[in-house]
Amino acid sequence: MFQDKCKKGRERKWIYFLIYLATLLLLSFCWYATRNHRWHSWIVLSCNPQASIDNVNQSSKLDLLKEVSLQRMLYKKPDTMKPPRSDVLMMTPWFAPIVWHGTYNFDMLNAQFHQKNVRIGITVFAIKKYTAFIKTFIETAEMFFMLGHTVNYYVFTDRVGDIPNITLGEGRQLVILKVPSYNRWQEVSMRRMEMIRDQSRQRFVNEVDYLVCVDVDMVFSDDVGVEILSDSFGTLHPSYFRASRAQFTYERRQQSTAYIPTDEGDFYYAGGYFGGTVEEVYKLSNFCHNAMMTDKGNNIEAIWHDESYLNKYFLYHKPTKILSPEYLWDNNFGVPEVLKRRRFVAVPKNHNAVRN
Ligand code: 4GW
Ligand code: MN
Repeated sequence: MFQDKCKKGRERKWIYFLIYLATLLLLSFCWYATRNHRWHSWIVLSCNPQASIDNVNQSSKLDLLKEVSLQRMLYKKPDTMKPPRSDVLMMTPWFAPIVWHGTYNFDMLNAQFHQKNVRIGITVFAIKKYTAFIKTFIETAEMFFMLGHTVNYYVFTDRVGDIPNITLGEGRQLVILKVPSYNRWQEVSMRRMEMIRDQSRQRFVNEVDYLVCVDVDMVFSDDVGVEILSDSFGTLHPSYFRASRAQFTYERRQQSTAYIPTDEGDFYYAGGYFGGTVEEVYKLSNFCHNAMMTDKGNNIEAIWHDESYLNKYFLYHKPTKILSPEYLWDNNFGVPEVLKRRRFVAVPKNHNAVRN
């Protein structure tokens, strides 16, 4: 009887021990399952001092880095508690600066970009009668656009013989690109994206660092410099920089690839002024052209053509800098108090003369 009790007690101990062991196993399995990604994704980088001595003789991309430093400069100290402009938005919620007069120190920026030997391409289309705008466009750019830097004017035209000979400053050259013209004016405007994309791949990527893509029916009337340059930039449309979302003339038909719902949108960007590095402009123009082609296949064309597709792109690929309407103005809108400079202004068009 007594022996029986002892045996049962021993058996119970064993059972408890086994339950304890099983629980332990289960717990460690659970722990392993939740953390196993750590165990399996270790990459061991060995830093062997002897190996790094051997590497000194091999070249690295970093060896080509040039130091960019500023010289002694005299200027008013930035005031942490006092923004330079309080009448306009100077920064987007995704930390892209909005370029207004008075918000930046041009000498600092210019010195930095000079040391990087930056090369700038400006693309402009002069198709059919719009060749009439080229002369003043380039003449005024010679007075105000990126002075002191390397500038390539890329003029896309179907009428090569109509492009006048203009004497350019040092480090500046004109490249004429012969392109087809399209019958519909909407297509003339929209196909700019395709041609910018194709030339970005073939030519621009080898010749310049940044691209500035603008309308031709414009004149420069004040300085436009390196303050505009950034990975990608768009410009606030002069008609809509104070407007509400509901007032933005985005494409509102869901069938279009340019569709933007009424509860989305940051700004209304102008089709006539955007840019960035060649790589970013390639991505932008490729997106816009492909979206247009998709719509074309579905027999739909966005309300404001290339501008609508550009606005769609910038909604989901936020620009890294935004230009105020100083950079794209139309005197039909007068001169509001916030506009301290008018740098690039629309030429009044005789629609009948240039458009037929
Ligand atoms: C209507 O008959 C036309 S023709 C509308 C645009 C036309 C057009 C435009 C053209 O015949 N040739 C041309 O080269 N363009 C280019 O597209 C030119 O670079 C022009 O600046 C750009 C956009 O057209 P736009 O300046 O007339 O557009 P808005 O009036 O919006 O600035
Ligand atoms: Mn225009």
